[in-house]
Amino acid sequence: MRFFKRKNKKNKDKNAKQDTPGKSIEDLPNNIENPQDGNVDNAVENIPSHVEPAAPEPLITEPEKVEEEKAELKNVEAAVEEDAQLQQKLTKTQANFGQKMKQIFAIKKKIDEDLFEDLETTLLMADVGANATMEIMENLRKSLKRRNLSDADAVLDALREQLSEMAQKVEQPLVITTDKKPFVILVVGVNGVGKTTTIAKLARRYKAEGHKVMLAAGDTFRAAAVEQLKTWGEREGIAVMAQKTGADSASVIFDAMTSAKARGMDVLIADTAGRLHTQSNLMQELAKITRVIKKNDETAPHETMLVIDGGTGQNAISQVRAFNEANKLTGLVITKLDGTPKGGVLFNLANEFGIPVRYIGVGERSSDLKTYRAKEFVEAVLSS
Ligand SMILES: Nc1nc2c(ncn2[C@@H]2O[C@H](COP(=O)(O)OP(=O)(O)OP(=O)(O)O)[C@@H](O)[C@H]2O)c(=O)[nH]1
Ligand SMILES: [Mg+2]
Repeated sequence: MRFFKRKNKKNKDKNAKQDTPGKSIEDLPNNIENPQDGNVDNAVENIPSHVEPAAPEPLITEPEKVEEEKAELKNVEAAVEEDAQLQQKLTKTQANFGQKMKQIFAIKKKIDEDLFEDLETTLLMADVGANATMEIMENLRKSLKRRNLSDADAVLDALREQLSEMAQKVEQPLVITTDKKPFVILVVGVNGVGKTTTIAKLARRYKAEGHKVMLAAGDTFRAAAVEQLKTWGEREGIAVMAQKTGADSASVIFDAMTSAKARGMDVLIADTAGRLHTQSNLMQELAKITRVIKKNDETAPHETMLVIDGGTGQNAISQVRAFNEANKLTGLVITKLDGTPKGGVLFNLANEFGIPVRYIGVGERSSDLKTYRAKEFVEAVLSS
């Protein structure tokens, strides 16, 4: 890979350490009062919001602008769409949903209580959830009665309508506004749900759309987490700002914002450590991260994005509730939908919270991310 080079040859010697890709930047000077002294929390919290902090020294691994790479990127967006043909990616949920529906309707040609019971069971088995299932079934009965429909095909059409309506409520793609510089996306979620992978996918996508993107390695809990983000950054040719393991996450993100601003970045995506939604101290830490972000730019974060593993089941509900209480969520990403028969959880979340689903993750590669479109999703899971 030839992505990385020294930014400023004049400062080569002075900044030799921090400019070296893969090195931590813990001993760089920055404006936050003595971040090494163990009082980082207080130091950052005490920054008055009106003080414009000086840009820290370059802390970043920055991509080299190579012509051939630029040309390659032009094809990325097309590749993203092509690679992620939704229907092929959602085969497990589709087998558990669309195909089961088909079997039900192949046997039952008449509307009766048995048919409704079978439909209800199928919805529950696909993790649509008790509340959403109840609502769908109620509306289904009303709609059939109102229209005086009596054949099974009409039931399937009415069911499709109900599901589409529920799915539609949360279709609101994320718009990166260029008046916010940088547009800050804070990515949160429980351990292992796919936060870092999603960040890499988003970075690739936004870069392909022509935005200048930077990543902040706000997961400072594990050494591997910082390395994981740097590796993705290197692979995708995207700047990553990181500090050493154990550094204060809020400070890392604060510094990254300052740096992104100084460098005219359009988008800054901040990773955070995975945390159990039941651990209140870790949830409080998230709230603190947002407070610190606001000291840098009171309009930020412009998106607080919760990543949910699509195979989580009913636990997804308590995750959204807890994260939303700690930090007002503005968007969801539901990942790993390629590996689960339980993709119906999306309806459950839509019904329960109505928080926009921005993207869905359908694989491990950086191209396996789809902008969420309700119609496409419902068609994919209901196809037979
Ligand atoms: N099949 C599939 N795997 C995914 C998807 N998204 C992420 N993964 C995998 O899930 C695993 C965990 O992903 P990470 O991105 O490290 O998850 P994380 O939330 O950052 O994890 P922590 O930082 O440990 O909390 C990796 O093996 C990813 O490749 C997806 O959409 N589909
Ligand atoms: Mg991670």
